[in-house]
Parts: sequence; structure tokens; C-alpha cells
Amino acid sequence: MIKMKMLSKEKLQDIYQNAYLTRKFEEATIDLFSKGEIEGWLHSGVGQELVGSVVCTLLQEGDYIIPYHRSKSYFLARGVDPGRILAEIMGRKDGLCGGVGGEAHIADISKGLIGSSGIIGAGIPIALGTAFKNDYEDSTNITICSFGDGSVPQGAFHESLNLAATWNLPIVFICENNLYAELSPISKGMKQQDIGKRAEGYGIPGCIVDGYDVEEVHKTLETAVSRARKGEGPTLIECKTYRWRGHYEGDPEVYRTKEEVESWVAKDPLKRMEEGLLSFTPQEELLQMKTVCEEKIKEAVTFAKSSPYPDEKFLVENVYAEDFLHKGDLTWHK
Ligand SMILES: Cc1ncc(C[n+]2csc(CCOP(=O)(O)OP(=O)(O)O)c2C)c(N)n1
Repeated sequence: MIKMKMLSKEKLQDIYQNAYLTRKFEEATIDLFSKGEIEGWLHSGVGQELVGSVVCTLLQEGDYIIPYHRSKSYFLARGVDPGRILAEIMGRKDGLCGGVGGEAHIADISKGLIGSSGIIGAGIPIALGTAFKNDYEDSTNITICSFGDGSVPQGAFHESLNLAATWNLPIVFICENNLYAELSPISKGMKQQDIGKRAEGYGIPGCIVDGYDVEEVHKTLETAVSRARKGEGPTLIECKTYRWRGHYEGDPEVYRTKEEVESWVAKDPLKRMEEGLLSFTPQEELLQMKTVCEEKIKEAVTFAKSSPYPDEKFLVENVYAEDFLHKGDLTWHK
């Protein structure tokens, strides 16, 4: 039996519950996508539920999160209604962004969740803005900036880390390195594949952690969050993790082997946490926790499916279309 001595029962339960809720949420979206109920793309975060579930247990009201396109765990852990996230993914009126954002552009500003973006790396400079605000106001609030390894070779990453370090901004940069950027292994995109080591070049602390080890992830993030809150500046944390599904649903995955995927599935952090939880939680309590999550997701699916599509007029509001603005003519795009 695995003993998790570094985490209290309550903390481990909190993390597990959110990671399990996220897993069920992701499975529900995959199912809906396979039935043709989700239009466009779906980028599943199955296998990457842990990091967001851990970091959100360390946050306070007023903190900002810049999520990335696989960050559903961050939304759920901040108490965002799964029905409204799902409605957004399904392009429905009750979605968090009225159904016009879709799966890659979800935001809930009321909970500090600045939107994710389909433009890789685009969230990183935005973190400087929210962190600068916190710093300027002398607040203890911080910014969590999450992104994939695909952002790292970009100019936005380098410029943002350089400035965040120079200005000592209260940010925790979390790179969820799932070893692939789209369909390319990271070896095709960078020579130095230990992303945490890059911190040294910016003069800030950098850590590399096993993103499937809940205790290690918690310990590292706790130190970085506390450093940022105390005004000691940013930290770069690389969590080695893995996405179990293809880059998108339907990806033929010719760039990796079944054995590689299976080796990561065998290390499932949720299973490890379950074993840890059973050392101080009766089996019935664990089952009850799972049932609560499963019920929430069932309700979310019912809610999202029953939500109407947005009005045609709303779809083109906030879109720059001169003809439409002048003439109110909806045929411009046909
Ligand atoms: C600026 C930009 N370049 C290229 C793309 C195409 N693209 C979509 S996802 C992706 C890779 C993303 O990899 P990573 O950031 O590691 O996240 P992952 O999907 O692996 O979780 C790329 C290159 C894009 N969306 N934006």
C-alpha cells in the first residue's frame, strides 16, 4: 500500500476529487465527440489532470490563472460549473463565453481564469499583465501561467520569462511537458529538452518534477507559490507528463508507439492517489467521492445538451465585419 506522508488526508482528497472529476469530464467530452455532438476539434487532457488539481489547492481568491488548451482541471478546481464549460465546448448559448469561444478559448474572469488560446504561447505574455497588476497594487495575489512544451521555442516564452524575472513579478510558470508538440516529439523542436533548466538563463529558480507524483508536484508548487506571494519573484516549473489520447480526437498517432502510451497509462497518478487514500479512507468513502463526481458530470452533459445554440446575430457580434456593422446584413459572410 502506498503511503503519502507529505500530504494530509483532506489535501489528498481535494486533489484526487478534482483530478477524478476532470477525468470524468474529459471522458464525457470524448464520448460526445465520438457521437458527433461536438463540432470542430477536441484536444483531450486525459492523463494531465494532476498538476492543475494540485496547484489550485494552493491558491487564494484573487489569484489569476492563465490556462492552456488542455487545462480543464484548473477550471474545475476553481469551482467553475462543468455544465457551462461543456456547453462552451459544444458551442451552446449557456457556455462560459456564450458558445463563441469553443474548446480552446474558454474563460471565466469572475474566477480569475483568463482565457486559454488556440494560439500556442499566447497566454504567457498575458501573465505579465495580470502579475504586474498584482505587483503594482501591492497585493499578495499571484498569477499561475500554464502552457505546453510547444510554447517554449517561441519568442513569447523567452521575452516573457526575461521580463518577469527582471521585474520580479509574482508568477509561477508551469510547463506541462507532455513530450509532444502537436505531432512532433520535443526532440524535433529543441536541443535542451529539460525545460526547467532554462530558468538559470533568466536568473530565476527552475525545477523539473515528475508530473505524475502528487507529493513532488505539491511540494514544488507550494514553494513557488509562497515565493511569488512573498514578492520574491517568478519560478519556472517543468512537470513531465503525458497525454493519453492523440493530439486531437481522431489523430492516427503515427508518431508514437502503443507501448509508449501504455507505459504512461500504467503510471496513472489517479490510481496511485487512490492507493494512498485507502491508507486513511474507507473504500466506501472513496466510492462515494467517485459517485459524486460522476453525478456532477452526468448533470453537466444534460445541461449542455439542453442549452440552445446562440442566435445568429450574436455569432457575429464582436467580430470585425464592416459591412455587417453598417448594414446589419447577415448575408455578408455567405
Ligand atoms: C502560434 C501557433 N503555432 C502553431 C500552432 C499549431 N499548433 C496547435 S497545437 C500545437 C502544439 C502544441 O503543443 P504544446 O504546447 O506542447 O501543447 P500540447 O498540445 O502538446 O498539450 C501547435 C504547434 C498554433 N496553434 N499556434
